Amino acid sequence: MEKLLLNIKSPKDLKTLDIDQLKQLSGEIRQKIIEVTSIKGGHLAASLGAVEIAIAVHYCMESPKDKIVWDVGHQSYAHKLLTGRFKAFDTLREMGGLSGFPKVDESEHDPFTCGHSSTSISAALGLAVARDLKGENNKVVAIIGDASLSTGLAFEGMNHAGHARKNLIVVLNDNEHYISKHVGAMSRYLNRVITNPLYNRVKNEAERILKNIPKVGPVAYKTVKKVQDGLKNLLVPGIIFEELGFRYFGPVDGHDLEELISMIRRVQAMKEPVFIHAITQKGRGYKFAEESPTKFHGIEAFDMATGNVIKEQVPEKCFTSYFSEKILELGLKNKNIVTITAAMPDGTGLQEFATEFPDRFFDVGITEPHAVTFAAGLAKAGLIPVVAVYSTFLQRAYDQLIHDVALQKLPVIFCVDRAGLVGKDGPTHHGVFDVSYTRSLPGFIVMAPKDGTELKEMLEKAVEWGKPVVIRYPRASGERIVADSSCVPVTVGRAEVLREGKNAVILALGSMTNTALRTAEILSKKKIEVKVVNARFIKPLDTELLEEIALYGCKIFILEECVSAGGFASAVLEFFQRENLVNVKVKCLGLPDEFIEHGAREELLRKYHLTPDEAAQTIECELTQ
Ligand SMILES: Cc1ncc(C[n+]2csc(CCOP(=O)(O)OP(=O)(O)O)c2C)c(N)n1
Repeated sequence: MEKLLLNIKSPKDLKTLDIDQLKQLSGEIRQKIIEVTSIKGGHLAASLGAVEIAIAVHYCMESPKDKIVWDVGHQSYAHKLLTGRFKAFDTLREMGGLSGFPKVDESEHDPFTCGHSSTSISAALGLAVARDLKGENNKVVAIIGDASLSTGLAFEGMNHAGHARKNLIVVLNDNEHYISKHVGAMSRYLNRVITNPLYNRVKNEAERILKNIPKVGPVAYKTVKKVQDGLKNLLVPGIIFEELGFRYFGPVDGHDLEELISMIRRVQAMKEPVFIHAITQKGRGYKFAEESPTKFHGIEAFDMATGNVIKEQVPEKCFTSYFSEKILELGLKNKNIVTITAAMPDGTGLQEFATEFPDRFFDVGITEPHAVTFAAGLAKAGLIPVVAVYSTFLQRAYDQLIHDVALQKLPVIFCVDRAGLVGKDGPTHHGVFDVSYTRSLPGFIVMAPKDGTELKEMLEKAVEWGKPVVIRYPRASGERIVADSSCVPVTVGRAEVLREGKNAVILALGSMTNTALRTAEILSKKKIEVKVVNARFIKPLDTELLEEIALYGCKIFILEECVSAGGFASAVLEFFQRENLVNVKVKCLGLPDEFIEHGAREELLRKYHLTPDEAAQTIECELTQ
């Protein structure tokens, strides 16, 4: 059979296909997505579930004139394949290759860059309002998942859109999952809408009547709509979307191209906010992903025939596993410990705790701001909340950190995972800002462990301290680091000297400690002896040690896996300046003031001179200048 996908150079090429060809195309797209993600890894399950939505929307719309805004964007692989990126698709998530998310620099068909959830409705509304102000004439479609819809930001967007009454289509891609099974009241509500047979029967009947009126005059239309609305409200109390000002259509089978296309066509001419509720299956069309959508949400390279992951990205035991073990142990000892995740129980390592202590575990959905304020409430009432969250997603909750936790000095512990370069997910996901935004929080203790064992100790101490605490750790191996000096217990504001040396000092933060030790070994072979300090604390700093090393007079190199703007090195420099230690020579080896692209973590670390070889080269150069 002729391969249709090869001839799709732009969405225009779709328009010439008939429905059977579109169905064939959906199969080819799925095959391509499975093949490429089996090699490159990626967000397979969500993308497989959104193939027909992508085809139907592009079939009915005229991108790039019409704007198609994906939410999160991890499910947009079919959209990429339909918008001239077929050839480049083989480079998915590679350094210099296609991004795993929509990206304005990548294609004119990506009107909005994303990676974090729930931005689509607000962004689409902005595009729609701008269109109207500029007197332009195009459609705007936001495609959002059921979990992303359940967030404050999405409601804020809906609330405004329903009020502004702009011409805007929201397609809900409802697969009843976020990464794991979607929980929460919104999920329950959507489920009721889908499964309520009485409602559906009556609604279908009303729609049938509407369709069968040969030419629906305004009066007849209004009357039927009134009846339909009345029935809806009677049978499904307060249809949320209609109450919010949207015309609700659905539920529709999100894999039935005919149904989808006819529904989009029906609403296309409407000049008001429209909500299409499409039911989809996460992982659709690949047996293993259908059976285990959570495993295949974001997956590394796998064997297509068995669905088994070929090699783990982190072969050794990662920091997350150490966290997972310790929080379980602490939970057994202390009944006041409660844990919170914003829709990521697996990724953050809380699943075991959740299984052991279901009453003390809270998955609050993709609601980081709520997660933080909820934790603050729990802490106010005397519990010890531990929020496990990725660095990049905690960005959402900056005000809550200040207003709800710091201001009241509440003892909430933030275990900030994926702090540093995360690799292939790219700029929306690198956890490189948390040092800057947490070290400015008054009263917070901010730490970065050198390895998993230290992470465990920090967590244990954090529970005792009764203060707001951040522990940041990367997506990397947490294997124990063995250094010359003996292990010094974690004490607030004390760093740990791991190696002595007279030619220079490396002050290393968390994940960079091992790099610093290996750098020192390389330099030692060149007769350059470097003292290595594991900083441990970003806040409060070990001012005693800093003063001591400032007085050595040798150059200090600060290694940090975060942006240097406002980072750990900045904190050290501020201290030297405050103390008038202005002659100290300091060189910051951190990340520049720019967004870091996607690519393997190791590649990126090399690019930014944060591997032992690169760091040794920089230090040698600086010392011999
Ligand atoms: C603010 C934020 N928090 C967490 C995530 C991590 N994340 C990526 S996809 C996803 C689930 C999205 O679920 P849904 O919107 O229902 O889409 P689906 O994957 O089911 O298609 C989560 C939690 C994120 N991208 N953004």
